[in-house]
Amino acid sequence: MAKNRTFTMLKPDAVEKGNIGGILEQISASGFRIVALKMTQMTLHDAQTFYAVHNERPFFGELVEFMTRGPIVAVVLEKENAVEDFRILIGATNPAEAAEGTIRNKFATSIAENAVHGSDSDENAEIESAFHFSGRELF
Ligand code: 3AN
Repeated sequence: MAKNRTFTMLKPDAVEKGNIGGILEQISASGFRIVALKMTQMTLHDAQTFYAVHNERPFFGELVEFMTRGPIVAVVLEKENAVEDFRILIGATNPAEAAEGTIRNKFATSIAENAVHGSDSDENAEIESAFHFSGRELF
């Protein structure tokens, strides 16, 4: 199977709790190679654009407020079957439903503050990666 890429963000709750190292360690130990990585803080406009697909949802305001309240760590990852395998590694959106040992099971506290983002398709992985990184920042 060919290697492909996915995009993740360690969300403000994960950064605030000092979980950057623990989460990156679990990602690396699971066979993902880090292609790009940066700590940054999204503006309101950034978050509204990144999550535009959710702008009709009742939680949109809460989501945008949360994602802009502090720094995030944006990461591009490479592995065979990266998108699907990463979604398995992070677990369900709601940490109460996330399987034992998954990143959200270990590090997330609620459906809103759920520690990490994971792209849901190859196409979105590419769009989300390009949102945060230029070609020169991908290794
Ligand atoms: P996932 O991140 O697992 O793909 P999505 O795409 O359904 O989940 O939702 C995007 C983000 O919106 C989630 N990561 C979560 O932070 C937030 N979110 C989803 N559902 C809710 C909800 N019911 N209340 C608050 N925030 C939510």
